[in-house]
Amino acid sequence: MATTTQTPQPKTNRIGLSVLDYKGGKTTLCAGCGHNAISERIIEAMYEMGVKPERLAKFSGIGCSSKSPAYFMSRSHSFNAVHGRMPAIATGAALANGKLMSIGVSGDGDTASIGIGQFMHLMRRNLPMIYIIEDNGVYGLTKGQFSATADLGSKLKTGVINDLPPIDTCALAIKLGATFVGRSFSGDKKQLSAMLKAAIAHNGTVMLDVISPCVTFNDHEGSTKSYKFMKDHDEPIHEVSFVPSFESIDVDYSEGEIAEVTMHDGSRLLLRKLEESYDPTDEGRALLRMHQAHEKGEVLTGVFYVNTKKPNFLEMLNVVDEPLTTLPQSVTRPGKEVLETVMDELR
Ligand SMILES: Cc1ncc(C[n+]2csc(CCOP(=O)(O)OP(=O)(O)O)c2C)c(N)n1
Ligand code: SF4
Ligand SMILES: [Mg+2]
Repeated sequence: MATTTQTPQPKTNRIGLSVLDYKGGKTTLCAGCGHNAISERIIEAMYEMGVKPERLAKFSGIGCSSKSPAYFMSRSHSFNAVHGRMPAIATGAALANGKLMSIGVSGDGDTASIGIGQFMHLMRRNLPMIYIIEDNGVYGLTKGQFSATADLGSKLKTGVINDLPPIDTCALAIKLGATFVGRSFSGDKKQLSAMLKAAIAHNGTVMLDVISPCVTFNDHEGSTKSYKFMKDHDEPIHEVSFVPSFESIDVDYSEGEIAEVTMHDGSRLLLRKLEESYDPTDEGRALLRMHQAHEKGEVLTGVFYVNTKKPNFLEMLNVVDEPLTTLPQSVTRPGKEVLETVMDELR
């Protein structure tokens, strides 16, 4: 009797896609670069959350980090902008089509040096968007000069010491109005994955600063963005886990042990407290705790601040739900009477 062998079917997610549907092109970044690990986590998180690749719009500026969107989710829309100018492009795209989900990948140079002005305005608008800084403290693409997130006293490979204080992009984002702010490390798979999944469920600006060592220019003794330094100084403020809305899992914990945040879509962000008093919804305490960590030379990681109540930029502007390109001219073009009224007002 003939036997039939069955080819094993690839595992699929809740929308029937396999993880291969979330892959991008082959990376051209250096082997061991933290940015590659972040792309891997984005692929996993998007797959596990069942995001339709065609619904995603990827944005970036210039730098090794800004090349990363080419290495995940090839089926999504993508716009590689000018250095430090990604926020303006992403804002325009989100306003033109509020049905897209936006993710921006930037670098510490692209964000905190040349792009700081655009970054600040993006944060204060609370645009629905995930904004990731792949933070290595240097301009990797142009051969390792200090960026504005490099710590005071940290040392370049050449021996040059940084004599300027760093800009803390997380503190800035909280201060300016972003509604989901955290810091993670490219080498911490569990924490970064949970934070990315929660970011996908959030309905406002998510700003994640991910320490992402540059193995070629900033992974030596004296650097505060190296794998070794992060291994020794990473100070998680809580253990982060995430339960998506489509999984009704009961979590067993004692009262006061976990800070639970319910996201817009009913998903739950669970923060198992490692510090009794930390409350991720308290903006002032978050800023104080981050300041204290900085003074002690610790790299605090976790979700520092979440606010699920504030309206996002599209809601504030009352933008129509339909993508603007699908609206007929009768809706987008004011009639003769409207123009006449405007003209009368100007006479
Ligand atoms: C207007 C402009 N100024 C300067 C540059 C040169 N430049 C290219 S990438 C870069 C910095 C990139 O650093 P970062 O954003 O930290 O990315 P990384 O390469 O470290 O991932 C600079 C200064 C440029 N491309 N355009
Ligand atoms: S130069 Fe640095 S940041 Fe750029 S790809 Fe290589 S390791 Fe990554
Ligand atoms: Mg950099």
